[in-house]
Amino acid sequence: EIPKKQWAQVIEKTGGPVEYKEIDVQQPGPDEVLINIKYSGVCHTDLHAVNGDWPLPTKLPLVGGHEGAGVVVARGELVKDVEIGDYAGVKWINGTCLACDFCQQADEPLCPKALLSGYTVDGSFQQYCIAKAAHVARLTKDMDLAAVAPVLCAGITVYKGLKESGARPGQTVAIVGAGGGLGSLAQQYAKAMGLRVIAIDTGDEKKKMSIEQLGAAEFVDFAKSENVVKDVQAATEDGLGPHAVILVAVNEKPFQQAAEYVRPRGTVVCIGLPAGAYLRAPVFETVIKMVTIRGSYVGNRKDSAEALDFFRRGLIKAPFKVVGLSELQSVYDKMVKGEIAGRYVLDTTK
Ligand code: 8ID
Ligand code: ZN
Repeated sequence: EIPKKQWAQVIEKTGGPVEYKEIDVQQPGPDEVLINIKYSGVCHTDLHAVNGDWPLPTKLPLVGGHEGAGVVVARGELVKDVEIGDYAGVKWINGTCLACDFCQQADEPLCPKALLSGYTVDGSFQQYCIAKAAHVARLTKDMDLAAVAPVLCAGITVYKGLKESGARPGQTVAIVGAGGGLGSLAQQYAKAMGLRVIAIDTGDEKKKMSIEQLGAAEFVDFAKSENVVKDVQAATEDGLGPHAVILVAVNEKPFQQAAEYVRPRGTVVCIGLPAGAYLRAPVFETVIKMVTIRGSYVGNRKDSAEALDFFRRGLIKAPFKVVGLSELQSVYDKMVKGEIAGRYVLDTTK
């Protein structure tokens, strides 16, 4: 009952466009599973891939997508611990060697042979997607597949980033790009982890969502603020700045501001990947405030399982809108303009 043909969104060349068309369904290799994708989130990374924003080439032609939630329909002969009919998720890390220094120490995203879903291998903007069984996200039958899709990249990434920040319950974290996909999930994870949130983004819709739905204590509108550094510091109880800053914006400017408003001893975690961007920090303040600046890149298999368990326990409820897979281009059009509050999720049957 697995069809020979399926609908997919394909880019033939860097720069796009994405084309909605019928392509062949592939067979899983010995260590792989084939997942009937029901829903796939749209991450800004997918747009970076279309545009060729990063110094890392994609495969071409390419089926994008790396937040795919669905049902396992076939598996290779070596796969023992994933059953046909299981709910499973395709993550950004599609597979790794499992043997290198990094894999052995649970830093699988750093594996030099990592396969990236929707980037170096075809991803979840198709009805049937292949992933290495070792890395497939294990989903439970009580999970709403549309709601869990954004957790598979956005959720895992911000959960890991919050852990990397070292912020402890009761402390304050600033989330920059709080109204987007990663930002909206970051607000929920931060709240669930007992952190106080300062949301930084722009517009009334994102402000309302942050304060009323996601539980942020404060909202700083970067476009309206005359001095973002002062306003973020003023949003902390003692005026000394947030203990951690989670940068998920797709813009260079905040990457050059965060070290100025972070609290002494605080940590700036870089997650967003704006094209061609550079970090900047004043050496004097970085030294005398003992500031830490670090990068954070998705998460390992355990981080993924933990992030999913937060969702399963009902702690993560971030707004998302569902449209058909055929409408991917219109989602990208909104994303470019920064008009998406939360996440868009694609229904692969439409
Ligand atoms: O593992 C990783 N490091 C990882 C994983 C997944 C995604 C990194 N990413 C990267 C993506 O490639 C992308 O560069 O994180 C970035 C954010 O992805 P997203 O959340 O999917 O993007 P979005 O939904 O478009 O949200 C971006 C938000 O940033 C705001 C926008 O208003 C939008 O809400 N923003 C911008 I653009 N400039 C801002 C500024 N100066 C800003 N918010 C605050 N201050
Ligand atoms: Zn992503």
